[in-house]
Amino acid sequence: MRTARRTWWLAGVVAGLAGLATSYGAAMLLAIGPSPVAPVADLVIRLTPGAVVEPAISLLGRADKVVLVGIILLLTLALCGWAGDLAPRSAGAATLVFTGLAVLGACGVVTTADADVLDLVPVIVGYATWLLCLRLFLAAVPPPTDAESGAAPELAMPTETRRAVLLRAGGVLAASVLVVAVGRVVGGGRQAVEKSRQLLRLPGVSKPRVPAEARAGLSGLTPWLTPSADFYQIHTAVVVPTIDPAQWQLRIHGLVDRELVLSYDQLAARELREAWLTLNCVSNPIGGPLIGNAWWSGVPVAELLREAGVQAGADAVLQTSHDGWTCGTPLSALTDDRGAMLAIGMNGDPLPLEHGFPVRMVVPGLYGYVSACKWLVDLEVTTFDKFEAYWTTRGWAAQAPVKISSRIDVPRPGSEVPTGQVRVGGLAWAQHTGIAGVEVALDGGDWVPADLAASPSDDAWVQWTATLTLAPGQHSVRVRARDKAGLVQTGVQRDVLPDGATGWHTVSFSAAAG
Ligand SMILES: Nc1nc2c(c(=O)[nH]1)N[C@H]1C(S)=C(S)[C@@H](COP(=O)(O)O)O[C@H]1N2
Ligand SMILES: [Mo]
Repeated sequence: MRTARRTWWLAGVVAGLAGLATSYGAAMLLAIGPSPVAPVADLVIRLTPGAVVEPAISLLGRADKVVLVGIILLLTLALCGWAGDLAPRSAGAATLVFTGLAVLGACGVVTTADADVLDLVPVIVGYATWLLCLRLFLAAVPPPTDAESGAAPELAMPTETRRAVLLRAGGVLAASVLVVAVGRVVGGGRQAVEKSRQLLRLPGVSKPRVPAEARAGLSGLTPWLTPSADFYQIHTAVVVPTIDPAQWQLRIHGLVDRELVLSYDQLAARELREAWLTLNCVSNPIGGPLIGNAWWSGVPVAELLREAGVQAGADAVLQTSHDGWTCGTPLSALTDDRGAMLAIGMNGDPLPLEHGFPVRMVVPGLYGYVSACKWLVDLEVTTFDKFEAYWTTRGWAAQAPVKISSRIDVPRPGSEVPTGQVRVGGLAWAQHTGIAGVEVALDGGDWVPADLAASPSDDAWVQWTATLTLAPGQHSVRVRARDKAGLVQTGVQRDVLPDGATGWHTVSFSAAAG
């Protein structure tokens, strides 16, 4: 009996280790913090009364965190061992223990500052691993014969069964070591590149200075400048590519007179152009969040293409990233005077890893999926009929200029505001053309002009505000923009596929006398 229980305890501990390993691996691959254990430690600290925390910290000194994490790991493994012990008698009880631990991990993660739903992935991965191991180990036990079914199964464990459970535990342990090793390599590579990024000094990259007139001054409005940490991220890469700038090269080839190969230093030593540019995703629904405005620093790509000597007949540039993603951009958008650039700076710093470090393209007036290749390594001058890019093989249009659009940030949908005069506001954009006006309509009534803040560039979005007079009750407000070419944003509702949504953003809210 002793050996049977010990075997199940051991199996539980191994399952516990495996779950911790896969959640660590997932956290490393997705580059989200060290794994759920640290947030749980933080949660414990926050929940522990100061009277306990302070003496503990002074006693343990700087090792306090390490000791706490160690204790949490040991407790977790002990509970997993207990779950293993329960497993042969009641798989349900074992599952419950694992579930409790996972819920604790999830609590730790969601209560950290700036928590993100993605941060839950390692917890879910670890939980799934625990349950999988549980099933794996239980499956090693042969079903009880009629004669045995009366006896408590944990009391009897034939040697073959024990061997099968231990064999599986050994396999799981080996796989866990592998997962941790992979996680370490990925995490370590990221740390190394992040370090070289932080050591970069780019004299041509200046800090952003938001003109005061760009701010409409309404609380609740999205800030005009999107901090890089809040900037939306879209990429197909599961693991963010980590490229050492010293190893990076850009090749410009295809229908050109002279092939060019550029190093990062060569690029950064050139005269940089700096500009405001609002980047948005074609998948952004009306009123959606997949848009941001940043200060970009980079080399005008038109210069490089001129140096390479584009040949007659070319009409496209196929961009390829380090991870093999591709997009096709009209040659004219890269050679005209709109200021398309190979960006090395974002908001005054070297590009963040997630936004394409070391070099990405940004092109005013085009959606990201046809222009804004991150981790860029290759530009092929070609023709549109010669290739299909990543998203065009999946039903999206080959050409996709940004559509004029506008959004209401204040009031929030479903919120309650005071009656009387109430200020509402939001953003409008028509990159490369510029916004000329914005109008709002209350409760399906007439369009009335909104006030526009200034924008230093037609490539950046504009904040707008308007004052509405509200009676008590339910209301809705909608917005439409007009660009500097005279085009008025259409109210025809169209889905994001194949080349961007159209329609007016409408927000329902209520007004009540305060
Ligand atoms: N290498 C690479 N570049 C990419 C993508 C990608 O999946 N891989 N996605 C594109 C899309 S669809 C958009 S909207 C923008 C988003 O840029 P951001 O993540 O910096 O906001 O990057 C573009 N560049
Ligand atoms: Mo996108």
